[in-house]
Amino acid sequence: MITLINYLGYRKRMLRVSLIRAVRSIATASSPTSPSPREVDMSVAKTFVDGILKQYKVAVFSKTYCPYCTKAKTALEGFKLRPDAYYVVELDKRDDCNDIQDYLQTITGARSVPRVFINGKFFGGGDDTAAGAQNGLLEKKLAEAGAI
Ligand SMILES: N[C@@H](CCC(=O)N[C@@H](CS)C(=O)NCC(=O)O)C(=O)O
Repeated sequence: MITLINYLGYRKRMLRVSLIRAVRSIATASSPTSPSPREVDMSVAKTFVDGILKQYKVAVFSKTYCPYCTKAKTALEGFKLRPDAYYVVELDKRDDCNDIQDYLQTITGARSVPRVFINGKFFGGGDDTAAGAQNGLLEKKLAEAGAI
């Protein structure tokens, strides 16, 4: 009798464990209709970045302590940019820094900073922007964009 009661108790516990495992697997399973938390973060970053690129002729994704970013910003600010045309996002001041860099990688091929955009198109990093200021390409692109 005792053995039977023990056995039934064991069966009940095992049933409960299987039930919990089944519920957990349903809750954590990724389905084609429900994006993963990572995909949600990336899509929030995409909305933010795409909005900046649409609103500003010249956009720089930068970090305050990055010397290449200073190089790019100095090169750009050497031109008389229209104030409403220029926007700098200092990524190290934001909680979603990594999500934005991940998204920038998908559209520019790299997640390093700076990422400089003119007229919604990727222009280059810090070295490219400084070189562009020297060889005339930066001025040409800024003028074409109507940013100067
Ligand atoms: N040659 C690149 C170098 C850029 C670079 O190395 N940036 C560093 C910051 S100074 C970087 O992005 N490090 C990785 C990170 O911050 O995620 C350029 O001219 O833009």
